[in-house]
Amino acid sequence: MARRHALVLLLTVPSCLLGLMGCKQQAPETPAAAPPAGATKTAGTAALLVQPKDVIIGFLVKQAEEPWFQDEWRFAQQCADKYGFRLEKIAAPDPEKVLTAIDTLGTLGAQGFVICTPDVKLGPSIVDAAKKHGMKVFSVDDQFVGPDGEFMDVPYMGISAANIGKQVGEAIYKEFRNRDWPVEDTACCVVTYEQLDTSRERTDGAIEALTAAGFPADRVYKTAERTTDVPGATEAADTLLTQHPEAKHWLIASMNDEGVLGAVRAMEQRGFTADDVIGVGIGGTTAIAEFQGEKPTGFFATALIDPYRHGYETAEMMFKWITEGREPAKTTLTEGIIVTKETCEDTMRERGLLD
Ligand code: FCA
Repeated sequence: MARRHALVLLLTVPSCLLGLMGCKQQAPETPAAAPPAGATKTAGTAALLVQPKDVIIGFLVKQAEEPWFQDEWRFAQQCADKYGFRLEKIAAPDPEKVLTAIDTLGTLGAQGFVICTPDVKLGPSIVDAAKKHGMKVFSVDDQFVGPDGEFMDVPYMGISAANIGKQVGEAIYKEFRNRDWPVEDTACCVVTYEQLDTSRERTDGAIEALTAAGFPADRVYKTAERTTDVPGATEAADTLLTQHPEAKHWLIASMNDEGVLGAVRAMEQRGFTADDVIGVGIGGTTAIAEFQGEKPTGFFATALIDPYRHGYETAEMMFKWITEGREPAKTTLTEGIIVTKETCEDTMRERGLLD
């Protein structure tokens, strides 16, 4: 069912019917038992703490140049247009920019923000800064970590990282078998960024599935990227390629499409083509640009994840929190689905991720 149709139904059909319709269910929300203090109720209208036109919500992302985050913004804006609130999209690539942005939002009178932080350890400072301005916080993609090393108790929507990583590992192994490459000529390059939990869980999941399927663990090589973008991954993969001139065929996994794409580019520079490389990313929007190229490359497939949910739904949960006092679910984990050059466009269209 197309996303837009599903959405209209979500808005018009009682939630008890959704399961029967096979629609994607929204994350359970804690129902407000009674109208929150300060709510004004007029006959026939819902009690609203703030009128939609007076609501300002920030949406801060760590890497505004990455297509994933542009998609999150695009869908969050659709939510703002639908409900009539103001959305402030802010690029916040470092801690200083994050804290300045929160102060700016506070001065504007924003009631809350959704954030993918550039550093998960910044969580406590973000929460403090938000409190100072009486703002609500919702974390997306990368979960805040407290001083004790534990995830913080702040509403969060992320991908089910380990599972999606496993899907990647399984897809790589399946294609490796299809190609019939001798295992002794093949190696796996895993571009890692282990200081970020959602990243480590993804690459660990991929390695686990690949080795559980039978690929030898001693032919799996991790290489750490300094930045989670295409240049960072290219550099990391290049170092690994120098260390392993013996490998004739390469498998690639990473935390996202950018990580795999960077490795594919590093391999191309050394003469490895689509015939010798199987890369499987996580994302979709970056992958589709690669798939739309005429010739196949080493970027074989991706686990398509859902920027609509991470953009539209997080903004919507924040809006309802502000206007109705309805607290969002503490944790919402979203799924992935493997797509290739052949299936990516149709699947994205079906899910309302592509016009
Ligand atoms: C992290 C990554 C992004 C995207 C997101 C869901 O923030 O950096 O590329 O995969 O998780």
